Amino acid sequence: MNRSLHHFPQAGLVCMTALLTACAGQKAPQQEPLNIVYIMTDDHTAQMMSCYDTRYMETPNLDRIAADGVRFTQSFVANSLSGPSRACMLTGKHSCANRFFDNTTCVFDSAQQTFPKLLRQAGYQTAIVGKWHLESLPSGFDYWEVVPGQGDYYNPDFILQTNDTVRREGYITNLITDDALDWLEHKRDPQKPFCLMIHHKAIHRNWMADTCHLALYEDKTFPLPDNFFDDYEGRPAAAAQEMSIDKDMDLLYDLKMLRPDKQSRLRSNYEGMIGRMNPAQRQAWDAFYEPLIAEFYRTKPQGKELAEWKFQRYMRDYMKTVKSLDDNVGRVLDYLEAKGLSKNTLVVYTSDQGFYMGEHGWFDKRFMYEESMRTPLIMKLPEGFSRRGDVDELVQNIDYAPTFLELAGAKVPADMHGRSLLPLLKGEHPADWRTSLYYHFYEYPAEHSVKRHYGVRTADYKLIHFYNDIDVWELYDLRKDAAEMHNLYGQSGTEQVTEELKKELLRLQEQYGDPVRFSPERDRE
Ligand code: SGN
Ligand code: CA
Repeated sequence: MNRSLHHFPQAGLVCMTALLTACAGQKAPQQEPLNIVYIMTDDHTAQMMSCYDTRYMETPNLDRIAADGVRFTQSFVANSLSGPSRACMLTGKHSCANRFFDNTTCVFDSAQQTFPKLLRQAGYQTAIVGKWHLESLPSGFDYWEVVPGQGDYYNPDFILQTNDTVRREGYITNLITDDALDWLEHKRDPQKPFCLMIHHKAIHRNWMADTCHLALYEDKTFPLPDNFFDDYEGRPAAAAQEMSIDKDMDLLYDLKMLRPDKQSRLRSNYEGMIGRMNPAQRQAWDAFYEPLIAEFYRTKPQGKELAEWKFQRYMRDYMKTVKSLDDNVGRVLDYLEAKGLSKNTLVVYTSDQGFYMGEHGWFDKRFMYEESMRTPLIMKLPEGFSRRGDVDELVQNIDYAPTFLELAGAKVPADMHGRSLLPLLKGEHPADWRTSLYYHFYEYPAEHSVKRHYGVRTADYKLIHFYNDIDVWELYDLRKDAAEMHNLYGQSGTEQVTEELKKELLRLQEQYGDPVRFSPERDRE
């Protein structure tokens, strides 16, 4: 008999009774609670995962997750920034309800309802290791060990549950994985189901690779995205940003071209980071970078040539940083297999948001445009879930909390904005699935100068309103203009779709209780 798709401890009794009545004499199925391993990276974008995009790099271990489960092709965030994304995932609510709007002014109210707290109440053991980035300390976990703020790539500090801070020798992606495997092997109670969150600092700026990967990808040259030299015509908010590879990417801090006679705004930050290295790490680092630095200042590329040189170095550094991540995901998958945990564990891989790999000429995120509103989402499914391949429904990071709760057989609170993805994992296509997504970005004025905006995305269209010190609408037909280069707002022929999208936007703002909302009255003035 097939293992039940549901593994609901509370519901189990009812199920079993029904089954026993229906098939008297047959053996009842084993009701085994499912575990959750929720791996999340920072700034890892789908363009840089071979299960999503084969143009750039191989990620064999991430591909194992997708191959043993599903790949979500329409996966999005609600507010493309680290702290806000984490708050959306923990609470299952949009930023307006969880009140963590931006990285710079907010402290997460840890008294509020989160899925780890509810899982714990349902009998799960909960743990988080790695990046937390919510200012207040983690709450709702049996075990946690997190890095302060963004964390450091080399010899990072960790805050322990005792509130002590310790410095660990090594490379952060390895250390976070070591900690996670140590918890699985030695610290958890094997009698209880668990939810383990492995939340990495990688692939965050400034993309510092492990010394053992420095030499990789150096022979590769990448094609520039078609819109690398975007002129932002008709998109004043896009023109106002400060996240251009050409203008804003720092030669010393981002691209490591440090020389004693060269200054830059972020030089001391970079010196602090390499200053953490031990002599062996520093020696390997310098041995790799010194020839590159000498060559760079000898050839002194300028203008477009410099922009292209920066892009190539950025791509390589980013990929090397992903390589460690992929290796470490492999370690976790191998462990689960070796311990017989694969069959009853859901493994989720996602990022706190997507990222620009030169599209529009950019790095960073924040905008509601595709590359950064999207986030990769793949899941390795436990036994009994037969769905494989692509899931094409519109999903958002507010959906993870209800998914984990439903998987654990816990009640999904009515005030959560997200919806459980479990039916999709069972191959269902609910007729009432959402047809639009809401987005709201707040962090302005701030680093990278991306103006405040909210908007709605449907399968075919996107409508964005930039507000605060600007009042600009943008409309994109995603079927014809996936790169979002042509703002159609106000063009004749778009009146009806604009009106429908504004109506939908207002409906979503009312549904989610966002007090910062579009005013149809003012719009008509
Ligand atoms: C840091 C980075 C920014 C980045 C933010 C937010 N600057 O401030 O480039 O946008 O983090 O990133 S740095 O000079 O410190 O590297 S987030 O992913 O944590 O939201
Ligand atoms: Ca991030």
